[in-house]
Amino acid sequence: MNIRSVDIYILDIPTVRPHQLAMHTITAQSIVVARITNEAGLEGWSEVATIGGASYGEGTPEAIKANIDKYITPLLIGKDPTHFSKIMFEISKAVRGNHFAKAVVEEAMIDLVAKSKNIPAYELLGGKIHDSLPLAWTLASGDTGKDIEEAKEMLQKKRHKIFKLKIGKGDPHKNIDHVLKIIAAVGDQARVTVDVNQAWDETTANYCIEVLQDGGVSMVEQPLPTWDNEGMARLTERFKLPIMADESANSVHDVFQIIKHRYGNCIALKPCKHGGLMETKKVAAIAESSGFGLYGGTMIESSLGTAACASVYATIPELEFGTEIFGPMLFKDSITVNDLQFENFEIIIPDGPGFGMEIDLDKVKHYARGYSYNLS
Ligand code: MUC
Ligand code: MG
Repeated sequence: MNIRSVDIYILDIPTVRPHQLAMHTITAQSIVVARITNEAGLEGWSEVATIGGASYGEGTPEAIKANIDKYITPLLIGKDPTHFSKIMFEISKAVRGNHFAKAVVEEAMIDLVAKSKNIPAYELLGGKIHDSLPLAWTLASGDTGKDIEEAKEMLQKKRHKIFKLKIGKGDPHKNIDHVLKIIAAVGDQARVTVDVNQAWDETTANYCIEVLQDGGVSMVEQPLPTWDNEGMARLTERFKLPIMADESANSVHDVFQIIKHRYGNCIALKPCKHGGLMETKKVAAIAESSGFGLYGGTMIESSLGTAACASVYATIPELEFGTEIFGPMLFKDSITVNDLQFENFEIIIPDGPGFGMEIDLDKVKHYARGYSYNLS
């Protein structure tokens, strides 16, 4: 059954609390949702997210939608989605970059094909190795006391025992103080990592990471800007704690260079950065071949995008740093009828057809900017 139509929606969904990163504070998350319909009327759905307009990275929801509508949709219409790898190869020849746009259409095709075969999407990716995966939570309320309360609640509910702290905004000394207070409060029961989101220069990173390492932080994510790969290599050489490449680790080619030159020593996976689930598996394989540790990352997708991430992460042999696909818990509302399950500090890999999520169309209509259904 070939593809009849492609609909791309931008949805703005409020978060349960402000989520403060170095460059932006999220109060409503903008997600991009794809619906690909075949000639029989069967639908595949998927989602990617960006953070803070153009402040986190080059990809914006508006650009993702515009580029799919104009350049990618014509390459999808009339094609058999069963051959999603061939279609993505053809798209890669006509459309440079645009990884988020490529990811959301590839994932919608995978959801559609898996549903048409009545199997979970992970069966199209080699099958799952894990039934559940460890799940970190990001403490980013912008207030140390509130973060400590939140961490204690998560521990008590057996939701999370890995906490990633978003730092990099404001005075680095205050950032350090904030991290050390949280470690003093919950460090005996939880692993604490930090994500600087490119906010430091190398000099700042040198003195901050030294204190953080001595204070018990177990990993530092993207301390330097993406242009400063050589600085990342020097930090990796200097410190014992792992230095993770996130914003700098996009295509398979980027990741190969990071590994070759040790611009970090572990990688945050995110299907949207890599351009889809198949590309994510390639990145994971390169990392595995070199002994680099992996992290199942998020761009803070809601339940649909998180289920897609979970489906591919479940097929990767080892995620040394676990995952952080907590997105659904940060959203005030859901666009799926069913929810993902979280148990005993882990996320359960959904087993239903496709990504295992049933779309709540009324919610999509409610949150989508200018909802319309394309019957082309
Ligand atoms: C990032 O840079 O890792 C992931 C978790 C979170 O709080 O922000 C994202 C983005
Ligand atoms: Mg990060």
